[in-house]
Amino acid sequence: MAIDPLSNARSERRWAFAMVGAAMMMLFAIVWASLSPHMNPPSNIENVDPNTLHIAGEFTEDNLGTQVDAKGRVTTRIVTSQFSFAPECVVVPQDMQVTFRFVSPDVIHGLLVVGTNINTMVVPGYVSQVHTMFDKPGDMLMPCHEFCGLGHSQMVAHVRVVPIADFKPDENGRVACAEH
Ligand SMILES: [Cu+2]
Repeated sequence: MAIDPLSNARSERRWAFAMVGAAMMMLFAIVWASLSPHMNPPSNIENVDPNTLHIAGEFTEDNLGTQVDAKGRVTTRIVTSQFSFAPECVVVPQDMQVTFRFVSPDVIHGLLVVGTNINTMVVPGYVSQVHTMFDKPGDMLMPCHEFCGLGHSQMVAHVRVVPIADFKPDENGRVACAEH
């Protein structure tokens, strides 16, 4: 059977259109995810010494958890380590921009909060930063999603989202989960 060169050319053109269309869809998905649900690769490269982060600076025990600064910005600092989060529960306000900052003193950890854009790895030596906003109140699970050793499956934290009316920083701008 003879091959019709014209039909070959048409087929080539159809596939070229399909390929350009697929590439445009992927590009659109990337741009949409980055602009609308704020899903971006880590944009800040910030170093921290994993050997001394518990002794001095931003990630000492007193500074962990949620803090509101003088300009009203909400920042939550968490240390991830084998095999727990410190603190294991954090309080954040609903419908407000919240910045999470994570560090690890030992091995690579990772974490996510289902239904939000919080999903990052925590690599020793770097600060992992995520900006987010929660649109409904409630307790959300934040498990470690990077196998970090034998206790990995026990490694989980809670993010407690409260309505702004119930978000009451103390005189130092700090908000913590109630003891229990
Ligand atoms: Cu872990």
